[in-house]
Amino acid sequence: MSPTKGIALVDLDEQGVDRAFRADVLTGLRQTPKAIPARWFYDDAGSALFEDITRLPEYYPTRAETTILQANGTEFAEAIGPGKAVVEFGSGSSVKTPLLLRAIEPAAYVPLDIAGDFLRAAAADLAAKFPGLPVHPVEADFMREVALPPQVDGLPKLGFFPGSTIGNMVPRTAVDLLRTMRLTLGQGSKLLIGMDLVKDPAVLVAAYDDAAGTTAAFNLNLAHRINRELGGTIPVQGLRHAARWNDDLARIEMHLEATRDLAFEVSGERFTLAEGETIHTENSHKFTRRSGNTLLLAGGWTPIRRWLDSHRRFALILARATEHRDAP
Ligand code: AVJ
Repeated sequence: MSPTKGIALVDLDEQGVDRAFRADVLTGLRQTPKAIPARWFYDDAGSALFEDITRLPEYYPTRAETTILQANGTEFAEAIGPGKAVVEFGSGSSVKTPLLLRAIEPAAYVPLDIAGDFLRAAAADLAAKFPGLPVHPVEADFMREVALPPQVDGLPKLGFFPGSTIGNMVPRTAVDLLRTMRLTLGQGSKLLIGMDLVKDPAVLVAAYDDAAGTTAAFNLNLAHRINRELGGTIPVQGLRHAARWNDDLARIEMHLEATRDLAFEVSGERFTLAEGETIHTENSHKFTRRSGNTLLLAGGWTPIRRWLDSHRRFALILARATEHRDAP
């Protein structure tokens, strides 16, 4: 597999329609049960709604992870060491990155993101906050091996993957990504990864079905986006947001549920949803200490340290690239 570099990341047809979006939506709506990948939530409206979600009283993950970074700076510095090239998977517009960088005396910062405009804005913002820190943004899909910029060639790497974004993936995809990250970062690298923890389902469901209806708006925006961008005729008033805890698979699932029988078109193709039928739009897996460790180990990473917030809701885990050994 050759690392990606400088490829066109959004492929538009003659009408300006994102081909990958259309393909994912049409394939997902032809399936039973219907499902659309969560990555399509994040158009401009969806990204703004997600920012709103992070400030909701019920949505604890962002605050919990931020507190962990604020409260443990000295321990991060000790465990990680200075002089690292910090490679962030999905460049955050967040407050988390500066907290990490301030704690550890990095040698360079390499944000990776598929959204080029967003990436350059976030990179410029960060460079302004850290004069003297070399910032090398890379526009890339980090689900594939990425060629890091030559400027960080000799430097030890720290991958940073906050937000429990790993929880959006089913285990086999999560393991694929962890193995890909290991290829991107190389031997001797470390990874600091956020994982949201299993807890009282009532707390979890509230975090994904808030009283203000912001998460509902975020979920329903996907239907609006399909109507806007793919010539869809989905009657959005006939859909309701549903957040369910799946205890067997340890995940919150978000669905768009039909409140009556629906018929609509997307890109000229006809679909129906029977009353009560859903379009599955997101999984957010939650972890225990052992399930998180097992996932990391399966992906080629050995956990070495773990920090929790004071409510024990969220974990930041430091792991090192497992060295290859033949036995035992
Ligand atoms: C950005 C994937 C971490 O799963 O908690 C928040 C997305 N979806 N509310 C999460 C999300 C609904 C979020 N992640």
